[in-house]
Amino acid sequence: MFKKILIANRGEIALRIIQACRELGIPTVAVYSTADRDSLHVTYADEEVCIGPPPSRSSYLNISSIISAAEITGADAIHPGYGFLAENAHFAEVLAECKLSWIGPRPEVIRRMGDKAKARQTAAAAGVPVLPGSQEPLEDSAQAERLAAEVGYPVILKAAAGGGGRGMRIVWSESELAGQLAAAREEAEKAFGDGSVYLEKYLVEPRHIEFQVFGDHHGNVIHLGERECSIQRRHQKLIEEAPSPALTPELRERMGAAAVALCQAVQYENAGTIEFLLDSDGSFYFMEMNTRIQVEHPVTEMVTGLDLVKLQIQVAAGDKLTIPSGIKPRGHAIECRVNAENPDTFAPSPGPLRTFHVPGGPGTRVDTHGYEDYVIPPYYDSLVAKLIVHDRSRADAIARMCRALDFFVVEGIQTSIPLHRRILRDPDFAAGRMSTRFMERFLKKEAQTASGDGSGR
Ligand code: MV4
Repeated sequence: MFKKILIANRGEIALRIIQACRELGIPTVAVYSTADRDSLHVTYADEEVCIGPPPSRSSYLNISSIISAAEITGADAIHPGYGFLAENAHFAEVLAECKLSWIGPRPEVIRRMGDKAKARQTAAAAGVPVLPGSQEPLEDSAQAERLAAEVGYPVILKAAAGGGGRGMRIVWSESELAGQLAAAREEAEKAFGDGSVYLEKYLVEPRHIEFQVFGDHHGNVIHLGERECSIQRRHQKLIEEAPSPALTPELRERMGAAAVALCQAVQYENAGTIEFLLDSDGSFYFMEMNTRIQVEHPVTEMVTGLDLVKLQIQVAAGDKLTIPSGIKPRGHAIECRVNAENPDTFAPSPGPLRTFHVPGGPGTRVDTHGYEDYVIPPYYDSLVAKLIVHDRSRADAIARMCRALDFFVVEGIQTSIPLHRRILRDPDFAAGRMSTRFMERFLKKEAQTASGDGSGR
């Protein structure tokens, strides 16, 4: 096992990793920017090293400062959390050269899955369904027009170097294709320094369903079921749940087998997520693979009873996976992301937490780095807390979440708590009727009944 773990992250996930290390009896090193001196991850770690000024590129993305911090403190492994350097193949390679262990998949696999066009090819070669579209990045608009005519409109153009919704263009007819291709290329070139773009048939109203996967260093690969992540706004997830109300045990088994097949094809190690689009007719298609622990991992922990962060550390240290693949989810879990943001404009709302009372009670978990008088700095993401509930059924979990949201008191900043309370009582949400367009429809419905719903808005 590792002797000391450095956490190359901040906020709630840094704290979550410290908790796992403590339970495993492994000392921790926090790194922090000067904006995070008063952060709980610094308080709770055994040692701490300041790695630079507030901007991420000077601190949490600063590879040489982080490696120096590991060398100074004698850490022998690095956990990257999510975001920042978590999917940076170069960082993982440099660590290997410095004889530091990386708690994550091999750098070649990070790189291969980071190229979304290559990931699509890899999935197809492993026998995982992909949407009809291009095998290789597009050459010119004539080729794009030929392909689009073959698969049928609408089609979607995606940046190979993108992911998470950046650099996407939906094309409804041939007359728009050449213009949109040029625009997509330019945007991708600007944002990622790589103008490669590929094309897929566009599904108008799918669900976003992702499978948690794990691989060890001995060739074992398992899946731990799915998360329903259709409730998003501008590609930011708001609510996640497990299991998905849309999956039957039979569909879960087929999608899980596809996820495992893809991981086996690349000899995947550590935690990962396979994202699928699920069409209304029950067909599913590979979308992307994320080669990290995700924000929403707690809903999987609640329905499996596992500690996924501990499992990441154990697997990275060479332990064998002993959990069977496809264990049956127990009960139902829901997570609401509590962001520091303006409830109407969704603009970030950093600042001091004047009151911060978190809910507790049966089946209620709060993952947060917040505390009374903590000041949320403006430099990083706006996630302040994740409120997770677990209960026997989906209806019970919804009732528990409503109760927990009512008992969550945050003053000093604006948060997404009021928005979550409104979503939780939406009849479509209650019935499990959702798609990636849920929030668009929900906000439209609300605008129509403006202030006539008794919510006081
Ligand atoms: C799609 C799609 C429909 N058809 N691809 C959005 C994020 C990026 N990972 C890919 N995304 C999508 N790809 C095809 N062929 C719809 C989306 C999409 C979406 C996916 C998941 C959750 C929310 C979404 C919101 C808009 C579009």
